[in-house]
Amino acid sequence: MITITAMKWAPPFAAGQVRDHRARWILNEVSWPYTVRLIDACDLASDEYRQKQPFGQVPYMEEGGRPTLFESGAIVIDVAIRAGKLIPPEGTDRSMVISWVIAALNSIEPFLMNVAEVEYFMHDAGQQEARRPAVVAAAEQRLSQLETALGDCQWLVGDAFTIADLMMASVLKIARRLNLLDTHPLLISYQDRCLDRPAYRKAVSDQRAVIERHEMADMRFDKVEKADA
Ligand SMILES: N[C@@H](CCC(=O)N[C@@H](CS)C(=O)NCC(=O)O)C(=O)O
Repeated sequence: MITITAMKWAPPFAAGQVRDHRARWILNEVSWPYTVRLIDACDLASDEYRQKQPFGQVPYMEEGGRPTLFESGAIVIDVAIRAGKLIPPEGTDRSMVISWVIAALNSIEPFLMNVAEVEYFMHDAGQQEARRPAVVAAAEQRLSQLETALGDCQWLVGDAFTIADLMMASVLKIARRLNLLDTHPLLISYQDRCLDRPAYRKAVSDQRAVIERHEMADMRFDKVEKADA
């Protein structure tokens, strides 16, 4: 049986966004059953957890007889290849799908996270105002480039939904939450098309259900012994 990790609780702006939804989504798409190990801050900082996820983050994916995988992108690619679903057979299109999964994580997500950091984690208004224009402009540039690359295609690669679209749509959730898609109607309709899937809806509602039945205290932030110290 596959086990993935997920946070017990997250702040309201992050409910439905925590990256275990990507592992849940692909596992739902291929109809592989899995259980969820719920994690708090002490778990994340523990040696036991760091042996499986060196950065103390969710998700990881564990399965008897296989190496524990971390990085949501690796989990999504691994499951799709093994299940032979949402990824084309060996060949040009498969290579392009992998390029786009990495592009979502490496060429789009960091730019969106820079904006998220300003809006959610920077608490000094002066600092926010100083940093916001540059990070928003850089994110806008990447979104425009993505929009151009997508053109009038329905999907990033070929004529069917693949894990390239799964990952890009997931990453674009950060942009949508920050209203960065308001000037990109093509990306909004692309993302809506990608998210209109039962496997996605179940992934997010399962994650939200966990978060809603816990509270901040369940994360034991005050008890954590920093593994990074
Ligand atoms: N690159 C990683 C990022 C994972 C990640 O950022 N996880 C966040 C939740 S969305 C986390 O565990 N944060 C806790 C922390 O960094 O201390 C992936 O895609 O799996």
